[in-house]
Amino acid sequence: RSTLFPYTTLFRSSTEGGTMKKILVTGCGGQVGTELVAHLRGLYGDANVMASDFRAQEGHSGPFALLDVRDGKAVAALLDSFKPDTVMHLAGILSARGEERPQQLWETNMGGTYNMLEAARERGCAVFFPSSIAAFGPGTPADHTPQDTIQRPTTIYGVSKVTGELLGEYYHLKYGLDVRGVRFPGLISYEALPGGGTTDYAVHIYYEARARGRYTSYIGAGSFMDMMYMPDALDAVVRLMEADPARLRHRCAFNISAMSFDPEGIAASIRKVLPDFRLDYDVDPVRQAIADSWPNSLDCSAAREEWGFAPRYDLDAMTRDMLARVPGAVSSLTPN
Ligand code: AKB
Repeated sequence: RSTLFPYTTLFRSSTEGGTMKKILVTGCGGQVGTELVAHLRGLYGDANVMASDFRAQEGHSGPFALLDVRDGKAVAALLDSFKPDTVMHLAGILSARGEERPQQLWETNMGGTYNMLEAARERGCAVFFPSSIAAFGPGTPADHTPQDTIQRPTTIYGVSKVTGELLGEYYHLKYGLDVRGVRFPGLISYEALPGGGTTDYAVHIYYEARARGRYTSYIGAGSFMDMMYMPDALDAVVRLMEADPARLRHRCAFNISAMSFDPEGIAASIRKVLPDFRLDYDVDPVRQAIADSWPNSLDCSAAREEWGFAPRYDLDAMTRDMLARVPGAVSSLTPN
């Protein structure tokens, strides 16, 4: 994968003697799932990582199962047949798409999370829950957003993330279930496109820069959001799930981020590689309003102190790697 850091080799030592042996990943066809499954199989072995999604997939090097996480019986049956010790529950709908279909988001994101926590409780599996910067809202301090602060999100996606965080904490307190999670920032990657998020522009811009030398942003200048390159996100998930629980003062929702930029900032970084790159704007009011309700930059000190969160890519390193790897134009880039 990356020429900058050989991730699988680099982090193998941190998993030796670790707690995870058999892992189920839901939502494996998404932007994170696609790479997380490959990363986990590199660390734990193909046969020990079950990929699942509600859409059929081919070409897996390990086991795959069709799974609609809204179906609690199907969730329980898959845990009974594969017997994972850990579930990474990624299946869900993202922020912008959620505003088009709030009821569907609730059924998938909350119904799926509840079904998974219940099935995990009955079988004693650890659970990874991906929260998001969307768990914050307009009343949250926007700069250096503290780990523990006001959470009054104004999107259905954000409401589902706060609920998931609280539900995970509850299952830990009430049942002793090992639930852990992070608040993902916008994630940037080249293996699989994101779909239906607000931060997706920061992925699309690299494809369009490479293919056409220009990009029209649906997020306006001056809108700063937290971001991170996918290899750092994959490492964060493994580090957190393998961390000594005695060190964890927090559990289900660690702030993590590697950088904060607005469209002008990412364009300036791209121009260091492609000097003629041009950025225009055609702001989408829905996604802009979502971006405006999210923080500018998170304080990640709890993640650093409690489980060694240590992202390696800054904006320019990520830009160099992305521009070396993106294939060029993707016809379905917009709208999500
Ligand atoms: C989105 O934009 O919806 C996601 C997220 C930040 O959770 N990328």
